[in-house]
Amino acid sequence: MKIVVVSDNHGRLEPLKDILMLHQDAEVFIHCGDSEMPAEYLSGYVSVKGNNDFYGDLPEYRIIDLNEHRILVTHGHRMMFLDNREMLVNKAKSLNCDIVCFGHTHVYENRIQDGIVLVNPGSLSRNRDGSQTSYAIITIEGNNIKTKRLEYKFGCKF
Ligand SMILES: [Mn+2]
Repeated sequence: MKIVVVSDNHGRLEPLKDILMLHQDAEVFIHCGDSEMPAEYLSGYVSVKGNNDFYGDLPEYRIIDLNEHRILVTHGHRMMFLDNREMLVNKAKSLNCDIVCFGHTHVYENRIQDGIVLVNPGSLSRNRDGSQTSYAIITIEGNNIKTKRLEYKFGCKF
């Protein structure tokens, strides 16, 4: 199963549309918040509310139940302090999730902490570590969960 994870496009529509087109073989598209867009622009994406999202009524977090795995989707700004991911991990555990997709930091991250897979795709507006704007692909085959970072270049026409 292929899952696409994006975050923090901060008003830029082009990457959201391009990424849907580029990955038509994906089963799920996740948006971890700070789109700064009304809900209609997020169609196709399972989306949550970021600290800069004032349109509509997006939830603070969502759970995607894939039978063998459960993904917690959240922006994460209320559940992180600097490099500390303990609150995110504990929230995932309390909700019986084994994967967390989050955003907010604008820095790509993929680590396993306490058995919980943490994935931050980076930002589709500007990455704070100076790297190219990015998103993530999670591939799940049984118990095997693989994550990779992909770069998004503005103006790409596939
Ligand atoms: Mn944010």
